[in-house]
Amino acid sequence: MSSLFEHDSLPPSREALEDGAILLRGFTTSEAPQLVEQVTRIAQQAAFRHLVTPGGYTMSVAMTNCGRVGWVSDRTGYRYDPVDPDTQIPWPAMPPSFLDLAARAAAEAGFAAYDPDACLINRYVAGAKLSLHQDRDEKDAWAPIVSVSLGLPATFLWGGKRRSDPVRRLRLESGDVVVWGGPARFIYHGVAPLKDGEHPLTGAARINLTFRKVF
Ligand code: MD3
Ligand code: FE
Repeated sequence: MSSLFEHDSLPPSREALEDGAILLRGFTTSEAPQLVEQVTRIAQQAAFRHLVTPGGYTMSVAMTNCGRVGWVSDRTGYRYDPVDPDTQIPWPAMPPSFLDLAARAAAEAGFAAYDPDACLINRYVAGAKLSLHQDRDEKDAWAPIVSVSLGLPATFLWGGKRRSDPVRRLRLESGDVVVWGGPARFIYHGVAPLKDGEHPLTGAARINLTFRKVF
């Protein structure tokens, strides 16, 4: 019987998406089970939660973090916080395997010595989505964001530097890594509502890691 997740066994490949953005298909497929295990361990210390935006909307994506700081939102605004506001304790440290993966991916895209401060971990279940936005709370506007997809596939929405620019759709599958740096850093992007499914690694969910240089 052919697997529903045939993509997970394709050989790695690379594809330039635009100036500063490269897609590394299957880059981390072989390590994916260990990455998911680390996410489970992190979530035991800093539980996934649905953050509230400054506008009062509860996000459909559940989030947690590891690293020196974590991204959080509440009615007062967005920020990077060294402690988990739910427990008042520091976020779990970034596992060495996460740092190693992020640095290897960044190097593939020409960013040497990448040392991210934060890893935001997003968990999507069926129907969860991320509206079109820019990530602009990070001080270093050139350092890349490295994004790692695990589990169920998603449709990534990939626009331009203005909200009104046309939006392309890109299917991201388990093991895919995208590096967004330099000129691609401030594009509008989002994720279409997740389709129902089951994945051997994550069950009914998609997990996305985004590594960020914050300071
Ligand atoms: C391009 N996450 O956490 S990852 C986010 O799949 C976020 O969970 C999405 O957008 C997800 O902020 C998309 C790909 C991504 C992440 C950040 C970017 C692409 C980006 C920042 C700038 C440009
Ligand atoms: Fe984003």
